[in-house]
Amino acid sequence: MNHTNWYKNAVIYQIYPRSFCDGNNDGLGDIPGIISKLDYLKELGVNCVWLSPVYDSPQKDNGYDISNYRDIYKLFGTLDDFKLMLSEMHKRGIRLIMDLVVNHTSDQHEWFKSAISDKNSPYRDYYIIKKGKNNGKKPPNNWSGFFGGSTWERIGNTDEYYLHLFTKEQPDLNWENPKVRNEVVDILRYWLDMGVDGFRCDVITLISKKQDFKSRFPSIALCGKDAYIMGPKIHTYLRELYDRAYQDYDCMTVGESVLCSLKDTISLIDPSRKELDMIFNFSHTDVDNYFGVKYFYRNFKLTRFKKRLAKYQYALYQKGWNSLFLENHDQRRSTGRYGTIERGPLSIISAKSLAASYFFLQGTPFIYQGQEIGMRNPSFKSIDEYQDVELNNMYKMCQNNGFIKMLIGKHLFDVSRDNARTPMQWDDSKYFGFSNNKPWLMGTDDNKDRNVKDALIDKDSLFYFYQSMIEMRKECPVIIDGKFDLLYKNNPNLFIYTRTLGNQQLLVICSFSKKEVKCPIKDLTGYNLLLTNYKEQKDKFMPFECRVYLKEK
Ligand code: TEU
Repeated sequence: MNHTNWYKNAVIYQIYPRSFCDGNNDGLGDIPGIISKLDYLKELGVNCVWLSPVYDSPQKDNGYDISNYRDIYKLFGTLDDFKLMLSEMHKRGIRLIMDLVVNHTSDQHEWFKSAISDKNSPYRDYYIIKKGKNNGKKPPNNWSGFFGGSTWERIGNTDEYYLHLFTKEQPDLNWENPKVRNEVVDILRYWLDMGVDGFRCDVITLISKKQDFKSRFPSIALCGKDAYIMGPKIHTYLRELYDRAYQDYDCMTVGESVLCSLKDTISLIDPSRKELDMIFNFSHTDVDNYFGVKYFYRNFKLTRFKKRLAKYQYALYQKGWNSLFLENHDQRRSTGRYGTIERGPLSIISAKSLAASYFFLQGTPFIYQGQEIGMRNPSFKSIDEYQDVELNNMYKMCQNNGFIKMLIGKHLFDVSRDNARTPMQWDDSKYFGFSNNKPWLMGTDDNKDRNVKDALIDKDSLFYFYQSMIEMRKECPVIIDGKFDLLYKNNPNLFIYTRTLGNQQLLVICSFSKKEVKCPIKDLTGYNLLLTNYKEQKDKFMPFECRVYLKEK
């Protein structure tokens, strides 16, 4: 099958199904709810959806714990609902990529239940089970996982433990076992045969583990990461999935990578290697923390942000393809982040400048639900209002350990994943137009001035700004293929870059300053203004003003 690489022209909208739209008013989003909003997505102009997991699941990690890869979680709908959604999307020219969560399953998956209840189970070797130390009193090694604490859970009273890099309800699959890989290939083909257009591959860089299973020192956060991030067989496994599944379909893949270097990124997406099409790299979202640890706050600095984005722009040019994103279901909202203003008259203006700064880079832009209307963090005051398992685990760790509390406790709520998971704000009503009943996770009164209904009325809204940017991508090939160049990289207020293709040049200038600033480019003869967030242009750049120009040489 010829791969058309359609993803290069795509704008992908991420739907977090529990929080998007509740079709049956049980307080939880669902597939019928999504179907009812497809015309909205069409209006925005996106041509692909990434759907966070909708598979059957006990929902310990909101669906990232799958108990049946071939069925739909019943509170989200049925397989028929899913098929209807897919065909309704395709009818509107919207493709669908699913979340592929195959580093781990749920502990309620039949494979796992069988594996731990019977030593001779044919599924025993689907998981990573090792003998503990001291007759099982201590775990096999000192590795620690993503949600804090040991990566090992003891199996009943036996001397054995299973590995889980996330919650204990998410046991890691043993990719060394060829049967596991066969299962994954079958799952991929099952959905691709149904018509799905690709996958966002959850924590895919963790699937291969070094097989020594020795303790690592020093024993700090993510202890053992050299053994489980970009393990020795990662490339072999990814290539196997390509050869046995992706190759036969005109599909795309984007892998989620954690703490992945530039070199690793290129090795995963170099088209000649046939592994993945894109990688979500978090170097730019980590711009406001130290060591890639979100709890260790660091002031935002535009120059650092530009440098990190530019590094990937230059390095991947004609070598790979970038994914462009600011938000997802694990990140706090971008309004009020990355130097933008959370409230007041400059808030939406600054959100537009930030939006333009990432949208015209080379790569495929992703928009997370609600980003297009500038939804903000709920900033709940009490732990009882949050739901996320990561936050709850970290909170408990802080309660039990004063040192950890001192290190990470201060920003726990600010960086909580629930910030991005509050219900989509369709209107200003009590339950956000998301449901007629109390949602599984409440929002705040943020919907009073941030909601879809108002955004669609106001021609100046962030929604229409996104719509214009999407439209421009469809019309200007330079936005897809143009070579990137960062200008004035040390300018602390302006993000300025060009994209050049043949006789076309796009010039993007985005201010991240609260004050008026001078633009170092004086002569703009021949440049046509395509997009801006201010009605009139003066010599100076107004606070957070952005301008996108096109010049035909
Ligand atoms: O996230 C992977 C991941 O590394 C996150 O744990 C991340 O470090 C954290 O969320 C930052 O706050 C993926 C999914 O996106 C996430 O929702 C899942 O919980 C996780 O994998 C396990 O499947």
